[in-house]
Amino acid sequence: MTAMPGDRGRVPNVLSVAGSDPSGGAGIQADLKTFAALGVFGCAVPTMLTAQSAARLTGTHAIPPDFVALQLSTVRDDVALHAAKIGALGDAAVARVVASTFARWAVGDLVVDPVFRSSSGATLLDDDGVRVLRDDIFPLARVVTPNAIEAGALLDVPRPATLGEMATAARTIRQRLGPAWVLVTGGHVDAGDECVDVLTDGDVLYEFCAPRIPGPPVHGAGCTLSSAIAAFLALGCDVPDACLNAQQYVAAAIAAATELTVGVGPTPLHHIPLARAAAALVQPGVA
Ligand code: PXL
Repeated sequence: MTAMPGDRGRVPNVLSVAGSDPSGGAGIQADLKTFAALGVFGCAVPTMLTAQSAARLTGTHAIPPDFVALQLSTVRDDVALHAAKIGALGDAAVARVVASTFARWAVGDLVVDPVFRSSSGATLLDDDGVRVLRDDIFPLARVVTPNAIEAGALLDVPRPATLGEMATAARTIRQRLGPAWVLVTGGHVDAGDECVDVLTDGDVLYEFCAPRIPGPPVHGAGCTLSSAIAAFLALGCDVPDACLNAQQYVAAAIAAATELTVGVGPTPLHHIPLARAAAALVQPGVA
């Protein structure tokens, strides 16, 4: 953490360093909506552009690494950052710039979402970039948030398919790759009518359960989860509380997506204010 909440004003500043999704469901657009709904001030440095809707991704466009570095340093020169989140990075050159910048900054509350592919299957980080993410960025993270597919890829093992395998993967990522905490998310794991996220710091192990919300596939849940964790950390939560609150926020935003009429692809989340999300979560049958 580079500044304490309350140093100036009461609203923490949170930075997203991620790809742009012009359809508004994922990437920095989802992150900024999440930050606004959770009452923190959001900043966003795009690392790559995509041309996509929730239905399909038609192109990607790299941002020159020097320009990513310039965006980062210009924001940081003026804004005291309380937490940050890293998402899609595009390629190894951008990943290296982001790694060296965060190594210098030493942002304590850094959440890293290892994004390799878009929900429609397009590559959002090349293989060299995955190595930079794993070797140089993971050790800087307070929390990393792989889903089961990403956890398997990071460890070069088959995708964890049970809660026991998720726990083993989380512990192994923690031990081998050096982040303080690992949250393996359960959206892609069959746990009946529940969605279970597994969190460990190598010592304690938490299982966070949320009801699996019936309905169409969703777009941007991983981006939303990791940015919500960063927001809750900036608001003063410890890591387990931040992960649990973020899981509940995502569940409420998926439940609220029935109010949207956006395209024909997987549905984006509806980023409702935290107070409404909290109310939705206590109404039986809503979330
Ligand atoms: O949800 C992963 C993700 C992250 N970042 C960007 C994306 C996506 C999924 O499509 O487009 C920019």
